[in-house]
Amino acid sequence: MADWVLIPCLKALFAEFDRIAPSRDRASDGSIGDTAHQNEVSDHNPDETGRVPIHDADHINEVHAIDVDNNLRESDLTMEKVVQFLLARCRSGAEKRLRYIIYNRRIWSASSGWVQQTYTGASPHTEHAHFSASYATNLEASTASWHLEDIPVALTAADKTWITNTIAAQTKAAITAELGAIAKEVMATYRVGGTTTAGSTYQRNLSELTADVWAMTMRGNTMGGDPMPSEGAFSQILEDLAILTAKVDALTKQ
Ligand SMILES: [Ca+2]
Ligand SMILES: [Ca+2]
Ligand SMILES: [Zn+2]
Repeated sequence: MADWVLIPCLKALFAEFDRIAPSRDRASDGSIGDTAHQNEVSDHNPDETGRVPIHDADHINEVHAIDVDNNLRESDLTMEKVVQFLLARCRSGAEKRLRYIIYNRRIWSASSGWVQQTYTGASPHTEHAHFSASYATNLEASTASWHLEDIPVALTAADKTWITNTIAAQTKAAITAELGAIAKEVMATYRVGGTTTAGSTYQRNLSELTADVWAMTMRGNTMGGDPMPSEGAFSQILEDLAILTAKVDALTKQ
């Protein structure tokens, strides 16, 4: 039984580290124990063929510990933050899949109520953090989220640029979508320049004005039935449209 597998919950933890720190250094990553581990009791040893602290219910040859390189290569996300985040979840009872964590000369164990203790083992664990997991069948198998993406980190300059651009684009899209509706609500007294009959002054909104211009162009009269004005009508219409457009612009800036 030489083959071994890493328990699913720790595979999931590795995957979450990869997701929150895609460029992280993996030089000090590890799962199965090396020769040194094989001579001692370690969660890094496969549990059916190696020396381990607990004998579990199944006959699957599982490894119950991982080492994760401490260099996450993120501007504000450190291994210390990840460890403290996981410890807080363990202490609150929200996370039950870990048995102990070792990092930077300290160890925290479930059996000691997750209180920080000095770690005096041969390796100071300054290059990697060690995570030992449960041997309980349901906990080993759980690939539920470790919630590492919830760790608060400061925004980078690139994050801020992305957020600013996204908000600007969404705001512009929202204003554009509202513009048609707003235009229909903007009423203005509109008179075709050059016309003199009583009906040549209208209450018009932007949409209707557009229809007016179209009707005049195609049929030679206004929607109100006035004859085509003789001179300067279209330049007057353009001026009126400009005034209305300015009113709509002013409304959208409120
Ligand atoms: Ca097993
Ligand atoms: Ca097992
Ligand atoms: Zn280790």
